[in-house]
Amino acid sequence: MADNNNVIVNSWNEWDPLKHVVVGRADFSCIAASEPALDAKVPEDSEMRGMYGPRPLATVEAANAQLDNYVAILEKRGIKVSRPTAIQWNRSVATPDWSVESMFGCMPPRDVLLTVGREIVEATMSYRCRWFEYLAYRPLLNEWFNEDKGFRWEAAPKPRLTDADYRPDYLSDKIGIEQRLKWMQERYYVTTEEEPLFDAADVCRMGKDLFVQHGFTTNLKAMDWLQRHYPDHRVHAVNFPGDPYPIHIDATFVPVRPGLIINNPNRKLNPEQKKLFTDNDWEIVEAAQPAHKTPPPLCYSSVWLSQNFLVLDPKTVCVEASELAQQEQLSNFGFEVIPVPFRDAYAFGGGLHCATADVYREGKCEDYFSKQ
Ligand code: DAV
Repeated sequence: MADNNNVIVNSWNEWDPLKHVVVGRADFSCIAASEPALDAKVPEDSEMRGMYGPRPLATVEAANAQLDNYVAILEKRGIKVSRPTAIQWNRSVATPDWSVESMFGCMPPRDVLLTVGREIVEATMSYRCRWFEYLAYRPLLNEWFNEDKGFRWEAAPKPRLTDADYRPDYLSDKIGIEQRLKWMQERYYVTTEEEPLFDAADVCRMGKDLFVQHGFTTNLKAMDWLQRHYPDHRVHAVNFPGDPYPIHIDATFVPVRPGLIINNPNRKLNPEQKKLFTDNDWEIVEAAQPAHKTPPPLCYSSVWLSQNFLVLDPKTVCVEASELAQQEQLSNFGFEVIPVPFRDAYAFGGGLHCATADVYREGKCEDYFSKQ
């Protein structure tokens, strides 16, 4: 079928001018019940261990108010915003292999939807509580499929998520940071290589090259799947051994324009993987320190959501309103910084980048790493 003029989906990287984006919703969000991969991520001293069920309504309303304000800021910049349809996440679900007491939510579309060019892939996900999350995005995907005749709608192989997917060593809540950091060096993560597993937020898109964090939510078999799925791309595994809870690349290694990456100083790129960047004249700079010592209450993510910004174009970036040092660093690089208050939304699944998924950015697939 020939492509038409009504192009809705198109995005090849993290920085070209953004024209259409999904912004999540906090409605019905739950603290998910205990399960192997989730337990490995919840910090050992977190008050959330052992808790599950709907989040307090006042916090849902505060998160939604900040999400709506973010939408208004983006729309004022001429960016079209689409929203998911929340389902009742507070119910138990099962497959033939397992059951869990609750689901999670649809505040972070970045985790589920991987946009590469004219295609969106629904990620496998790697937590049982997130297995059905794609349902919140189906109304949008279906609409775009109807209207954009060149849009390719794909779903990665649905995973079994049996116990064989998870290393039992991670079931303990008394592993300790030292042991975790040792395992990080050995790339011994909670997920096994039983079947392809990935969250879309582990993939950083830079034109022809896709950099994929190997960690708790994405395994090497998923990278093999992605490479076979995108034969014209180069898929690279990247590791950040300083991170004891490695999930999602977008508070760790964040490109802001061609040639410039902001890297978390506690989670530096594995030195063996640096060469490709230096050979191609990319600069990797350390992120500014976060403004906060601790994340907000009942939050899965770390204080490094400070660097989870959304680039609107290579000169404009949204940064959380209280992160003044991070704002200043980006201003010094010549960016117009748009401060967006967002800490009330963090607990629902992340920051300004997590809470969005690209639908359309201008531009096409470029090769930024021609020396390989
Ligand atoms: O630093 O806790 C957050 C990324 C969420 N998408 C962190 C990673």
